[in-house]
Amino acid sequence: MRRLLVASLLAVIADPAAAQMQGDPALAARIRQNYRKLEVKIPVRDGVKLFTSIYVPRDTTRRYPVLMQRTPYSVAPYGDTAYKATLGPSGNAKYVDDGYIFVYQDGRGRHFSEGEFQEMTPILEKHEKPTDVDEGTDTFDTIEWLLKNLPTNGRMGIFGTSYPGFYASASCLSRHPALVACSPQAPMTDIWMGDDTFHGGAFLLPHNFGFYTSFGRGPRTEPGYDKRYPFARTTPDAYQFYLDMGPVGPGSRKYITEGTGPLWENIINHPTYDAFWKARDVRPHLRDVKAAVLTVGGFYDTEDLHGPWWVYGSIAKQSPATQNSLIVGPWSHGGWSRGDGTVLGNLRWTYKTGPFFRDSVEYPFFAQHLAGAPRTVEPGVTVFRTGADRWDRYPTWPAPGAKKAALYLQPGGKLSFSPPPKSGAFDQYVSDPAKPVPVVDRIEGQGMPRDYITGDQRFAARRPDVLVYQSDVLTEDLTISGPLKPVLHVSTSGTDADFIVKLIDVFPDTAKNWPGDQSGFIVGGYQQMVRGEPFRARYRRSFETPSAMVPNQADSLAFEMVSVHHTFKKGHRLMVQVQSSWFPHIDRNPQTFVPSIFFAQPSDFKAATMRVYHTAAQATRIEVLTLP
Ligand code: PG9
Repeated sequence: MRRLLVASLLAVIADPAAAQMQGDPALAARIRQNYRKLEVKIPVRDGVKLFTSIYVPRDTTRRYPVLMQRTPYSVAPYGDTAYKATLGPSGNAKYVDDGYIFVYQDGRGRHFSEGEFQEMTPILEKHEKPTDVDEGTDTFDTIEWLLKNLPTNGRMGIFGTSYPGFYASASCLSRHPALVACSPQAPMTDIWMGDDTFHGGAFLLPHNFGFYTSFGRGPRTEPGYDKRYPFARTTPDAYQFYLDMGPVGPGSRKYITEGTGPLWENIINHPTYDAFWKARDVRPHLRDVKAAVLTVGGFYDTEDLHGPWWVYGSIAKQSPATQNSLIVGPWSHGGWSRGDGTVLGNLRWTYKTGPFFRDSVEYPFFAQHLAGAPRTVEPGVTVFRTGADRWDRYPTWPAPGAKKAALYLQPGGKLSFSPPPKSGAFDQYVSDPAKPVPVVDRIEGQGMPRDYITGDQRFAARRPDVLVYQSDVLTEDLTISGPLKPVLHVSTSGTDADFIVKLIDVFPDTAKNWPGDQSGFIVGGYQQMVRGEPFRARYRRSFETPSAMVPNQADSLAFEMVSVHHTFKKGHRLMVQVQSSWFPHIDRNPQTFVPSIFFAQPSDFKAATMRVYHTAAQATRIEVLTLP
């Protein structure tokens, strides 16, 4: 493949993402030297004009493939002489040097595009009138314009992470014949059921408050930047700030005053999985997907952990003819697009997972579908086996050959793959919403720090309101792979409760610190969280119609936690912790059943005694899949 004449031959970029991270001036110079920029307002079928920023190679002797991103987060910099410092997926310079047309579009109703913004635009099944519009029709009409007005080779790809990941999924439902490659990365897919907004019915308080205090504030009177509504927090300590907030509805409105936060109002006025949220679930629409799809996710993504698995799984089930690929690595939200992928929180790896993804998966995927490069990225699932630091590839997910098993809570704080004795009983703790269990063991300002998801749980294990169950020392490696399914037999002295279940990898006390690690972290005895998720007991029967628990009457609840692919090494132990708060990561459950927790009264927040049963008939467990 011919490369554009590169202005500076000195700029040999070892790692494109490093370039992006450091804003490599040589790459920025090549972009300005070799690309012209135009800004257009593309009219779509209902007359709305979508602001689109386009970078076109100056070489007019060729026609070029197109890489597009549609986003609610602005296509800045604006102005036809202001250039982005990097272009294309992960800012990988290979695309710039190969020669692509790069298209960035403000989504409908965002920044300099006209129209009305809707949270995760509901996808329409029929488009009979010009006003029947969604991200699919906006993309279809945009592609028509691009094909007519630009020197393309007729082949287009779309990419995006997080909200732009939703736009990528929804846009590939345009089913435009020219759209041949789609990469939804950490795609928001169902934000009530597990991406970004609620997990197990519990509300991700700081994640959303931090986001909606700046995103989509209104009312919007004309295209332009979001209005800013600055405010002062009561304290820089997130745990205290959200405790001071009290019941979230009235408490948050001191900051997001009524009429200035329509998206926030949507959340606090729709606490259950109602029609508002169901209309925004992408999964049912992922049928007859024409483009090849490379979905990307992170095992440690604190924001859209579920979305990648849901997109891959829905396509596998509903669109079997689609070239459907998924890659999941040991990454945080978007972590695959930056750095070398060897560090996350307290964890260290030797394998450079970032460059592997960008140069051996993402770039070849687009090159093979858009620019005639050899086919190297095949359908199927590529997963990083955490704990063992290696990549595995499977044709389907869960991995073929995975066997069902269950980790049972046992008397005496034990954990094992065999059921508890008939004489088993229960363990109990007092959960006090005035002193909730912290999400991390430090004072910090964010409330859901990225590293919580692999955090050291030793601090929690020492609290009287956290139950701890631990296996014997492993005599050989044990790999747990696939979704985890807690089945809890519990009671509360109140009438509502949250139960947070954590699966933990316990390092031996003799484990050495990471080579060269100057952080001071003590690896010996590390209780690394592998997966933790909450479940709000009011939804144990129905996500649409919550129901109260009967005080001190044993009840059961079951839910699913997102897939892991983790090897617990010989000499390690498995641990399960159970608790009833995780603050401020999730909002506090008053532990008194109320119509909406967002509008609970302060007097509804009461301490309650929780019991977790482990008898043969009430065998609390986590159902897992193990790999030989
Ligand atoms: N996943 C991010 C987010 C979306 C909605 C609420 C909060 C966070 C994001 O798009 O970056």
